Amino acid sequence: MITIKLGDITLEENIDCIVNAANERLVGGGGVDGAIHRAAGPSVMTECRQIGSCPTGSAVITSAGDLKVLHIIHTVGPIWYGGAQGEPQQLKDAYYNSFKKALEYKIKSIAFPAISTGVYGYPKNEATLIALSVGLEFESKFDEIRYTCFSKSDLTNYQLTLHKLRG
Ligand code: AR6
Repeated sequence: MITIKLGDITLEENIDCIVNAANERLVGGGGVDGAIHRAAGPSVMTECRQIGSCPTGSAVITSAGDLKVLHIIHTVGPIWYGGAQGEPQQLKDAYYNSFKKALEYKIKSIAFPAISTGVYGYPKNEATLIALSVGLEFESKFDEIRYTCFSKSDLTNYQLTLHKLRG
């Protein structure tokens, strides 16, 4: 089942895992990454330091510290340089490899923020299309794939895009 929700992903519950929009050095930062590390507490940063890095498009997993979920998958979306530098494929990979990592860990429910659409500047419409297209490919393998939207306009965009993709 795919669900679309308005909210703060650090407050998600009744879900096994949330995804973080991290950077390649896994050192934390602003946006959702900063919020997740603040809410999860220092143990997650310790694990990230031990892992060391995560190339764009790939995904790593840690525990979730003080959050009400079991795991955090940290993935790195592309920085938007205009779209001709492989960004669409890299964003697809970030979602795809997050799902693969989740399946590897027998995770049955997972919540995503809108990867790359903040600090990294990926255009929202195109990013939403990728996020949901990859989600639809994995829908049957999870009990719930949740897209946690941080603004009402994102929520509307996700709802309309899912409706179009489902035909
Ligand atoms: N819950 C859900 N979504 C959120 C939250 C939240 N608490 N906070 C922000 N968003 P961004 P990026 C949305 O910038 O573009 C960091 O510094 C936000 O509205 O967090 O992938 C990292 O360390 C936007 O739609 O991630 C990297 O250096 C979406 O999350 C860099 O930013 C993603 O925005 C990654 O940039």
